Amino acid sequence: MKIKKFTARTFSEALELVKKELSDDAIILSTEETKGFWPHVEVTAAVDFDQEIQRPIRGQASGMKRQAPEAVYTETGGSRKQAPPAPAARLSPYAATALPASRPLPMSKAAQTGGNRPQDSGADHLKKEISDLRTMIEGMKNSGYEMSLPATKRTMVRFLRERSVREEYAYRLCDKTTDMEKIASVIAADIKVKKHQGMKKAVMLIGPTGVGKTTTIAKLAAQAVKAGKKAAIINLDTYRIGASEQARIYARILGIPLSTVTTTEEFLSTLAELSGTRDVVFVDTTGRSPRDLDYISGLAELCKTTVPMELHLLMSANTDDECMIEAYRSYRNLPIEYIAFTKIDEAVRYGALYNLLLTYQKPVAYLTTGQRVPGDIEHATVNRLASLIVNNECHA
Ligand SMILES: Nc1nc2c(ncn2[C@@H]2O[C@H](COP(=O)(O)OP(=O)(O)OP(=O)(O)O)[C@@H](O)[C@H]2O)c(=O)[nH]1
Ligand SMILES: [Mg+2]
Repeated sequence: MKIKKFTARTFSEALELVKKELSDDAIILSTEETKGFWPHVEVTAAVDFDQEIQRPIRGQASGMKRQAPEAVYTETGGSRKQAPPAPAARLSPYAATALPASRPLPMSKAAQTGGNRPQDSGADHLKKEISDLRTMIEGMKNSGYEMSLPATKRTMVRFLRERSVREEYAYRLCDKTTDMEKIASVIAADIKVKKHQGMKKAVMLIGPTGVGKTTTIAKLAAQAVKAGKKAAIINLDTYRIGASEQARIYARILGIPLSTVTTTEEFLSTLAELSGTRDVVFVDTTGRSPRDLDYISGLAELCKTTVPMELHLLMSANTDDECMIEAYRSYRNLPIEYIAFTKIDEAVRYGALYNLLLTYQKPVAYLTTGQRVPGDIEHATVNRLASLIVNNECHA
């Protein structure tokens, strides 16, 4: 890997120099502009060792013997001092290390001495060196990028990233505040929650397999019964063995009617009928992979009811950021009104919740915090969500 600082009159001139000397694959680590008597810009760029060794090395093509590396130059605060030769893999990602173009690349000992070792052990060594460098350059990308930030912002970005907040969102947040005391309220301002104005006539829960739909229906139905409402459950889950039985047990305990339906027509007519006699009807849907397009279009058909219905998408809080966003994408064409996060008690970080909420701007209806029915459910509040994200603790 090679890191070099380029000075030019403008950024585009500097970038041209970077391209010319380090190739198109160079990573820009930092940029600095100086105005005044001698206006100029400084761009620090790095290129991966892997790309370096694929390029013809000066002198080699003409059959010249490769020189042993003489020295590695370390640039600190603009002044150059000579440092003893060091294996590239051990260079600190934080050191701005420059190898002048006229000097040979730092190589592994095996690669330098050629026939002294068996071929494969040299190759293995080089592989390891390259892999170490890759890891290091990944670190460089981050630290280099971060290094141009003031220390307070850097600390905040790291703090947020440790909580799984996406890098771009972390930068956005630290533009708003670098005060640890205020970060929760800045996050809270980005989040929406459902107002406690009650529910529509029907409440349908959808979400990936095993996310907790049936358990949450039981919790919500129990709350409704407790509030003196006449509730009912429609179960659409005839796909999984035991699913109807699970719903039947909850309905029996709560003393409310349960209808199990197998077709869209049956569902629409049952819902229309129940809505005439019940205050609220909870609809439990089949758990399937969100990638199953037939399943998603089947859900869209169910949403064509004329009965006022809230559609809640349940997401498990212990899902990683990518899976959560990916799952949401599969459902996003449905008329989702609220998100609810389940298994808050099982998650170890909550940044993925923030990423999803900021990306899709959906209000959160409730959080479920355990398997106990009906206890483990709470209305979502912005402060509770922000506190989860910042403090990383399920218990308030
Ligand atoms: N720890 C924890 N477990 C939960 C929570 N909610 C549900 N579960 C458990 O998750 C498992 C699956 O719950 P279900 O309610 O059957 O999930 P589902 O989404 O209906 O599943 P499918 O219908 O198969 O898609 C059960 O063991 C529940 O007890 C929660 O908030 N925390
Ligand atoms: Mg279920």
